[in-house]
Amino acid sequence: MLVKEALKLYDLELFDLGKRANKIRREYHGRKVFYNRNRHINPTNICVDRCRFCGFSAHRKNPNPYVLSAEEIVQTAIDARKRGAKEVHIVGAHNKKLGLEWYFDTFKAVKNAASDIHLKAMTAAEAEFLARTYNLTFDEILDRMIKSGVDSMPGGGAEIFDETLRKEICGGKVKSADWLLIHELWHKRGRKSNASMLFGHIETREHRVDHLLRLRALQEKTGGFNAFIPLLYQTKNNFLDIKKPIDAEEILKTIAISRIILDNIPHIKAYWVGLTLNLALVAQEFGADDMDGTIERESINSAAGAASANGVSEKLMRDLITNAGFTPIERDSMYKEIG
Ligand code: V47
Repeated sequence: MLVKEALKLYDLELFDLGKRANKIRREYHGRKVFYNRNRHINPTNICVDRCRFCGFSAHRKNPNPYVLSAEEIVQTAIDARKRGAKEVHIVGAHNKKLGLEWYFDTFKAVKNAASDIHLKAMTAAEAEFLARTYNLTFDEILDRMIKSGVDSMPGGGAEIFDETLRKEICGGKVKSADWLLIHELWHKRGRKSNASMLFGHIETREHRVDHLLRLRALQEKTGGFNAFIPLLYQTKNNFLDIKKPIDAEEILKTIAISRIILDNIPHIKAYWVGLTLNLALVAQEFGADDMDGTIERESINSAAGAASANGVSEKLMRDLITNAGFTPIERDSMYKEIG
């Protein structure tokens, strides 16, 4: 599919688009809606980068720098595990003060303390930051991640692949080609990862479909992506001045088009943190099949205005999915059904 052809999907009426997306969703997953019990941990917000969309990193709009100690991270993982979490999702800012070994020592310590917990950690942006800072190859970083117990890679840091726009919104961060290469190398190791796209800021529809098509091409090659997450841009405390946020119709169209273009990626996550629980449930009728998880604590989107700081209870998650007419399915991080 070409960008031009894919762009035409936006001309369809929302409900026609929804029907097309829903057909693919139904063939894959019927009326199941997946979620997991997970814990997000963001070790630091001190960052060498200045991404204009970010409200999380410590800067003059969010002047509260922090670094969690390895002990705090391990204790958080242990406590979450006790409450039933099956996954910890560790991503943070790019902080040179932590040092290279800090990452791998922390991952090892988490795995030693809670060996059965799935460790989803290190975006391709963090992997590239470490490689660049410590003069290592991507292969060396990925091997060390595996050695220290990382099970899968999250989808963060993809933002928008178009090189011109990327320079404008997050110029210091991993280049698009390197983001894709790092995931390719990870998949070549037999490992799974997620992919994301940050949308609803200054990007155009064309930028979005170009981004989706690049992911589709990599998935054709490796088959290593489990899920795609369209991340809705949150407007507060950052340096992008958006006059008019996109509306629900454009959001749902984008989710549906993601489902259609990425019909080779099994899962589309409606990340409730950014969308709100209500819109994430509606998105289940427009191609999405996953809500992400209970999360417990969330810092990146909530720093930019989302009402997600304290996660959601499993009971509420299940009740909402059931009341929306779907079957709630708890899954593990590799989408094995748990209950
Ligand atoms: O890459 C930063 C995004 C991402 C804002 O793999 C913002 O399962 C919205 O990737 N508004 C990190 N988003 C989070 C992420 C993620 C989340 C949930 C699940 C998974 C997964 C991955 O947060 C960054 C960036 O795109 N972000 N600022 C903002 N203002």
